[in-house]
Amino acid sequence: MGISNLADGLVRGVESVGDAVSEALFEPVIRLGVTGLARSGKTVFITSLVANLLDRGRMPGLAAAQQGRIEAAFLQPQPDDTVPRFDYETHLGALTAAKPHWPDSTRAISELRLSLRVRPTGLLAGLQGPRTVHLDIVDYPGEWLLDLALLDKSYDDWASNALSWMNNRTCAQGFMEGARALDPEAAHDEGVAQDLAKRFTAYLHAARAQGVSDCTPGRFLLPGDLQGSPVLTFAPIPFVGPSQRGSLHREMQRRYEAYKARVVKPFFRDHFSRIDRQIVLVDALGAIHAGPRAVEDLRAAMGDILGAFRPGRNAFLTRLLRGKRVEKILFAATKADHLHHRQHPALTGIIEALTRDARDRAQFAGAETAALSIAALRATTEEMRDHGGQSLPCVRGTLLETGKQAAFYPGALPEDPGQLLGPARDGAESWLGADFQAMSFAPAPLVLKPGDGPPHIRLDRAAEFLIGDRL
Ligand SMILES: Nc1nc2c(ncn2[C@@H]2O[C@H](COP(=O)(O)OP(=O)(O)OP(=O)(O)O)[C@@H](O)[C@H]2O)c(=O)[nH]1
Ligand SMILES: [Mg+2]
Repeated sequence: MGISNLADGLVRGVESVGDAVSEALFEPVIRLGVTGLARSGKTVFITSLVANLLDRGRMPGLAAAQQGRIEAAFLQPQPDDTVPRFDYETHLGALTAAKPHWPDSTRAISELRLSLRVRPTGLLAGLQGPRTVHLDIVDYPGEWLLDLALLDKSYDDWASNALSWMNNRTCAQGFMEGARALDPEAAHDEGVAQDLAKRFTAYLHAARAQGVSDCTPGRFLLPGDLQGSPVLTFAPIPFVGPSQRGSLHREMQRRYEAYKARVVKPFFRDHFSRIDRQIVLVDALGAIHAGPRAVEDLRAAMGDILGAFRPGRNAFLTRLLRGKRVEKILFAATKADHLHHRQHPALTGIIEALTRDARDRAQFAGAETAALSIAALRATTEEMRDHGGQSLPCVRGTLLETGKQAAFYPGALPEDPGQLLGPARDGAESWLGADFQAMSFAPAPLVLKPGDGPPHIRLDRAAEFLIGDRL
C-alpha cells in the first residue's frame, strides 16, 4: 500500500467516525424513489411496502425486522411542503375494503415519510440506544425521466424524430393529417396550436394504450395542474430552419423550450437529484401479453429511463448532481402473482435481459443493481391443473371483469429470455408458436392476523436490498 493510499484510508476512517457521530446526533434520512411507466404498480407497491413496514409479520427477508431490531414504525408529516402527500390511507382502504379494489391511477409526484426506530447492530449495538431512520418515499412517473433526453434536443431535432416515428403509426393518422395541412410559417394562431396539441396528446394516449413505452413529452400524458397551459400546448410540426418571429413554428419552438426550462428541469433539480435509492417497477408480463412490439418498446424505454441514472450522460444533470449519485437501483418485475412460482425465475430472467443493455451501457459506477420478480399485493393462490395429460402450474383468483373465480395458466415463459427479446428486436408482429394470455385479477379480500401486513411476493427481499444496509 502506498503512502497516499494509507493517508486516504486514514482520512476516510476519520470521516466515517464523523459520519457515525453525526448520524447519532442527526437522524438519517433515506430518500427512496419509486418509479415505473404508467400502470406498472407504483401505488400498490408503496402502499403494501408501508403497510408491511408498519406490521412486519410478513417481512422475514428484511434482516432488521427478522432480528426484531425495528422497535417502532410510524408515519410522519413529510418534509417537503410543496409536494402532495402520498395518500396512503385511501389506497390502503381500497385494498383492504370488504370488497377490495385496486387504487385509482395517480397522475403526479407524491411523497410519504415513514420513520423507523431501530436498534443498531454490530460494534455500535452496545454503545448506542435505538435511533430513528426516516424513509422518505417518493412516487413519480417514469415518463418524466424520459423527458431528460429532451434537454439535449432542439425543437427541430425532437420534432423530426417524433414525426418520422409517427409516420408509420396508424394511431397517429389524426395528428399527421392536421400537421400536414398547416403552414408552419403562418402567423401563430392559438386555435390552431390548441387543435394540434390536442391531436398530439390523443396520439400519445393511443400509442400508450397500444403498449408504446416511449411517449414524450411525459407531461402530456400526466399533465396534473399544468393541463391547458402553454407549456403543454405544442406539438411537432414538419419544418426545419429559421422561421419568422410570430410564426406558428417559432411559437412551438418557444413553448418546447419553456417546457424544458419550466417543467423538466425543476423536476430533476427538486426531486430526482435528491434520491438515494431507487426502485424501477416494470410490468414485463403486460408487455409480453401485448406482443413483440410492446416488448421492444419497453426495452427501448428502459434504456432511456435508465440513462437518467448514468453519470455524465447529460451536462445539466451532471452539474446538478455534483458527483452525488443513486447508491442502489432495483429493477422489479411486478404482478408476479399472475404466475405460479415455478415461472418466477423465467420472469426474473426477462427483467434482467430487458434492463441488461441499459445496465451495461449505463455503467452505473458506484450504484449497486439487482433484479427481482415481485408482487406487492398477492391476489392469487397457486395450483397444479391437468390439461390434456399435462400438469400445468396455474394461479387462481377473482377475475376483475366478472368477479368469478378462475384458474389461469398464462403460457410457458421461455427460460432463455432471448426467445422473447430476439423476435421483439427483429420486429416480429406476433409471438411464434407461443401464446400468452393476459388476465386481470381483483385483489383478494384480506383477513390479517395482528402484526401481519398484506400478503406479497418478495417485498421483503426488495426492502432488504433497498434499505436493509441502513437499518
Ligand atoms: N395481481 C396484481 N396486480 C397488481 C399488483 N400491483 C399492481 N397491480 C395491477 O396493476 C394496476 C396498476 O397498479 P398501480 O399501483 O396503480 O400502478 P401505478 O404505477 O401507480 O399506476 P399509475 O398511477 O396509473 O401510473 C393495478 O390496478 C392492478 O390491476 C400486484 O402486486 N398484483
Ligand atoms: Mg400510481
